[in-house]
Amino acid sequence: MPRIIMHLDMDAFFAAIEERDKPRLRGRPIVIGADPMGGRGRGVVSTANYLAREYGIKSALPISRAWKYSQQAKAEGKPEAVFLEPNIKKAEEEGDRIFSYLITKVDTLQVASIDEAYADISSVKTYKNAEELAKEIKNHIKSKFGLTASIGIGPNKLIAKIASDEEKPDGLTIIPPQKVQVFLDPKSVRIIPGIGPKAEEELAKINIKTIKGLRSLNKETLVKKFGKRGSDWYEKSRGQDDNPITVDREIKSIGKEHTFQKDTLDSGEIIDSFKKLIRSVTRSIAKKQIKFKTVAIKVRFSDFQTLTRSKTLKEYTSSAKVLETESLQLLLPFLDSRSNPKRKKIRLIGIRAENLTAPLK
Ligand code: TTP
Ligand code: MG
Repeated sequence: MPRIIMHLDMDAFFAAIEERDKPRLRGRPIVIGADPMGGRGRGVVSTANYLAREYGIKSALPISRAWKYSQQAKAEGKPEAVFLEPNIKKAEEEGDRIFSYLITKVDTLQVASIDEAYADISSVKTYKNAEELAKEIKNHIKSKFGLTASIGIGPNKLIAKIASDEEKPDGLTIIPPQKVQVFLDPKSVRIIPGIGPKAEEELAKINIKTIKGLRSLNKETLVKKFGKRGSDWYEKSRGQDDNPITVDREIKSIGKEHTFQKDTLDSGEIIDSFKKLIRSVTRSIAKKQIKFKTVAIKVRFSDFQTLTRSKTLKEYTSSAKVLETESLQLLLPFLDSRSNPKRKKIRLIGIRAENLTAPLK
């Protein structure tokens, strides 16, 4: 069965999280990175949202330059950028939640960095179905996480990754096998992983700038000139890549949350909703053939105070009964004065299975 591979990469990840959580930032250029100290700061930019990128601000730019570009924009009557320090822990937790959702939608997931993952989705069988799945995932990430992701789909990791970058932000690019070469040919040799500025320069010396140009060299010439790298480029320029999806970083948890239409302290309503969440998490666990050792719950009150409780079991289990019993025991004190002395109404409840074993497959 031919493989169908997906690559998902979150858009302006750190900046998008801040924008979501701080409404006053919406619609403004945002730069995440070191303190600019009024232009004297010494670090670099971690990332910038797409509005700030219009000013030429991007990852790895010295923060002092970013400050200068922002001041220039301001002088032209454009909005000044907001500078914020990265909240890595928050981004990691966000990524974990997104990937925990994603793992329930695909065959195998390989988390590749804080905001990107590869997935094998071969079981959907057709590129049409792959497109539907990608749309569903993008919609879910938008509505449930308030963030946008860009997705690329192709016959291997190389093509999926290049495709996810094609229409950023909020992109979806599908490259079935028969379109691979047309997709690659006009692109710069730099899109091939392993071709950096130096190799680009070497190739430019022999007048090779695009993938199509690279393909005009036969394998012997490439190997003679560039050694082992050359044979790698020979394959990649033809869109060939056999690298498997390797599950190299465990998903840390699988969970689900529910926000009530109206804040409530009606035990019947809360427990009903909670049981639905339990069933949903149980289904994901069963589907992924995962076991868990820790059960955690979350309660957010109407004043947004958010509390969590967790219990770690003696042994790994995949039992739905255990998940239900343990999580209800953690939740119930919030419905009465034990953990909710002021009898505050509840806005959101959540359940999470943590401390997971890797998927069996
Ligand atoms: P990227 O996916 O490279 O960038 P991005 O998500 O901000 O933007 P894009 O829409 O182009 O994907 O990196 C993910 C996060 O990793 C990014 O939001 C911040 C962090 N990061 C750094 O801290 N330093 C860096 O140099 C880079 C590249 C990223
Ligand atoms: Mg990203």
